[in-house]
Amino acid sequence: MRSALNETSPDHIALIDGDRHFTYSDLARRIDGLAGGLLAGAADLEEARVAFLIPASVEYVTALHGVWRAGGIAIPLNVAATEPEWEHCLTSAGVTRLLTTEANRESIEKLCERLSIPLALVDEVAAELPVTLPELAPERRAMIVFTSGTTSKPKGAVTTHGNIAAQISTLIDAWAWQSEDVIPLFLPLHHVHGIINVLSCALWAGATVHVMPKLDLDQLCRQVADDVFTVFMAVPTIYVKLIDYLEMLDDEEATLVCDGFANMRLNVSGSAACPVEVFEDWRRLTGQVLLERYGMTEIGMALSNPYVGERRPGYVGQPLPDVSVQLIDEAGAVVTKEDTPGEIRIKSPTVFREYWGNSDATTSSFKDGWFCTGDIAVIEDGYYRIMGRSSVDIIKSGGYKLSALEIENKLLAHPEIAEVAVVGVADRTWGEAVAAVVVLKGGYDMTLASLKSWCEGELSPYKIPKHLKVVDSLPRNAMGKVMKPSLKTLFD
Ligand code: MCA
Ligand code: AMP
Repeated sequence: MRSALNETSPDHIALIDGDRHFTYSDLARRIDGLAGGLLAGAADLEEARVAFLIPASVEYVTALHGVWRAGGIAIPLNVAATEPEWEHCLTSAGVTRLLTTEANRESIEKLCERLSIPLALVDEVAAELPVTLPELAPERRAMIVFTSGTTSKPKGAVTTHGNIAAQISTLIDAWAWQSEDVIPLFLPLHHVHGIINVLSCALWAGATVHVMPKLDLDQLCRQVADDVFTVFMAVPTIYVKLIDYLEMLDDEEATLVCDGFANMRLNVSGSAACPVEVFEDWRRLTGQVLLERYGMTEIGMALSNPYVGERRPGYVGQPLPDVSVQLIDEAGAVVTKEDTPGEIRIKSPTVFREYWGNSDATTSSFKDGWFCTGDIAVIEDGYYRIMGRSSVDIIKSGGYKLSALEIENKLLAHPEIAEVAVVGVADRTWGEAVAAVVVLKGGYDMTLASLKSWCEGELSPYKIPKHLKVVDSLPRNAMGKVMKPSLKTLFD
């Protein structure tokens, strides 16, 4: 199958990483070198799991494509995660090798030693070129992305080379990607939004990506004001942060940045619901009509407002080409009428193959060949609108999907906590913010600050509760189940 790296303009700039510029042929050389180094004379990595802990950079791109080209399964790790979280990914996926950079080596080398996983620096694993690389059939497994859900531990969603090609090519067509495009990449690279929608689409199209290790609004807006970018993709939280930032700037500076956004050909929002207010504020400030779309780790992108045509605030548009969508009502019947809600189910070449090592979870997430998303939607006047999720245990904070159960399990290890329930509460910036309701063991007292500091090193920073309520008991129904919806009102 075709390489995920564009081969038509070898001298075009593919990646700008700080002061370093890399053409498509520079990248191809690095990737082939790493693939050859990983193979070390073998013909094919035969789906060996190779994880990497690398921030957005040329080294990240080399690792991702290098593992693919050598026939391995790429597992991008969250650079901001904690050791127990990395350990779960490495052990549950049976990782046999880990790639990192000098700057990140120290944070993970002890864990690798303990788990007997060989660790190498990307730059040190290069073979002399030319190398012979394996032919990769589309059904071969290519990547595992860990995603939180209704289980306490994140599950590894496996996509094949064919799934990834389908996820990319559908967006190339739908959003008119072209080699003249230039896009900033500040999203985390352990999730589909950053990996596929931004990085992989750009490199497939022959476009240019500016990689940034993290979101830096000053630097980003300076470049926007200089008209560096043609396309911009972000989660709603980032649009909220940009709106606040623009409102802080003096008029002259704000106008330059707003004009920079206005001059782009496309601004996309996704990963969480974009509030209508944000959509309207963005249009008022920049003149850009945000294109909102809907996707999921397991399915790539499924629904999108049109590139050409009306983009409706509060709606996620229609199915992308080759994506079949069904809404299923509570009785299990296919919804045939507009204005009737149902669970979104998807059938498409973009849908993942399985959860790694978890056939029960894989089987139960499909019904009659359709992937069950757990998201509820309705069609109104031809446009899909997401109404919410079927599970109260999933929280969307700043675009990250968090499992309330995972956070509760961790908090239960706190020596002073007897019982805990975690819920998401509405938040202007984060969409939902993590809130913990705890019952303490006798005689103890707890502040949010002390809970936060206990969580450090245990949970990724974005999973740490932002609100805390200490109560005498948790409200439970006749079955003994905590009534979570009623807990949300404690934070009104
Ligand atoms: C940072 N913090 C957060 C979050 N991010 N708290 C809750 N939720 C978050 N998402 C906290 C930090 O722990 C810190 O807390 C404080 O906010 C400032 O941290 P900082 O790192 O400076 O924040 P930031 O750089 O402004 O990060 C915000 C962000 C980031 C850029 C919006 O969260 C982000 O990149 N989100 C995107 C996630 C994403 O790509 N999701 C896609 C998955 P303290 O001050 O207490 O230390 S969904 C997906 O892939 C599907 C397929 C799809 O549809 O797209
Ligand atoms: P993840 O599993 O991290 O890939 O997150 C996917 C989830 O994000 C979906 O199941 C939805 O709940 C949510 N999501 C993504 N895009 C949107 C959107 N435009 N509006 C509402 N929810 C969204």
